[in-house]
Amino acid sequence: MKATTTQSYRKSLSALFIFLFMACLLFAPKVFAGTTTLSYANFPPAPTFPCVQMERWKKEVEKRTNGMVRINTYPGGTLLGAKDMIDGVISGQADIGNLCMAYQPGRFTLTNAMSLPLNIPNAKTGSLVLWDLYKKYRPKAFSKVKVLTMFTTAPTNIMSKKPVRNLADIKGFDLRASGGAAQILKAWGANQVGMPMSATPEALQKGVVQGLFSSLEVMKDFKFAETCKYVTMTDTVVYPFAVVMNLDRFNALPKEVQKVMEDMGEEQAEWTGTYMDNHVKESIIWSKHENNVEFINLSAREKSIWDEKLNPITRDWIENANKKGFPAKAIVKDINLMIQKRADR
Ligand code: 3IO
Repeated sequence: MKATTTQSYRKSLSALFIFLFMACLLFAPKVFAGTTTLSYANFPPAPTFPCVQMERWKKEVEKRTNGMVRINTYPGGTLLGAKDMIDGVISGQADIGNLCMAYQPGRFTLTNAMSLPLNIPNAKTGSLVLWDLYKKYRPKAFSKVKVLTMFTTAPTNIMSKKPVRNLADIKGFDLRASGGAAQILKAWGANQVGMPMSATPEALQKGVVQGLFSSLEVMKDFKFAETCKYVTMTDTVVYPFAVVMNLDRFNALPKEVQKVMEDMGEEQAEWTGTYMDNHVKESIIWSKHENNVEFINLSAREKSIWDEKLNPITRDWIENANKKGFPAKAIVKDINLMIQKRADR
């Protein structure tokens, strides 16, 4: 009698478990039906600005789509490296990727006009102008991806182990840059060494380069202030970036999710530019006060000699871009107008 009771008790317990299991199977798809998981690849380490903007975008998209989309982020080149970004997104190795256009200057001719010496005052203006430029010309270089946003760094300056006070100091000096910024260094007579930012900490440490030419927030985010004790203020060109998504993956998203992402394009550009500008200020203070970095300002006379060296750059870009079939003069004119429009806000 006792054995039978235990047996029937066990039977009903199993039945209950089976019932619960089936119920889970039935309801689970309802809960998760609308959830798409997307991967987002980035090349530099997590604390740097391209990854900070990535986390902000992820958080906002997840919130604004009420959990219909989940985004897994991969900083530090763990999913795609700096130069593999756009091809990795096109082939679907990552759904979304963040790339720096300066690393493939010949591929992004039009948008790399942002790295001409056109006196873009800050990252907020640069980012909004780049977005305006992209929307106006829709360059073919991005025809195989969905462009989610674009932004630029703040204007670039020289960070180095030895002081650069004049053109004689920079002549033959091994400095790292990429794309349009590298052309600037060359014009000043430096021995320009091209590599992505993600390779720079090791190159500096091994002495392959004596410094770099980029926006100053990296003094703090990469701790370059510990080795580069000198900054020469030049406030020249900006580096342009793009966030791109696999086209099929984008087209497969529900319309309302697509709308959330599209509505965020300009907002994200402005957010990132503003974050960059504020972070540069913090980094300068940190470098001066915590790391004793000397900030060198060129005299007006010296600056005019440096500026003069840059005169041929825009002319050469126009000639080269014309040959490739771009309306190069109109592009430069447009950028200048867009700078005026965006800088006034
Ligand atoms: C940059 C790239 C990765 C992380 C932080 C950064 N700050 C400025 C840049 C610009 C750039 O790509 C470069 O190569 O200087």
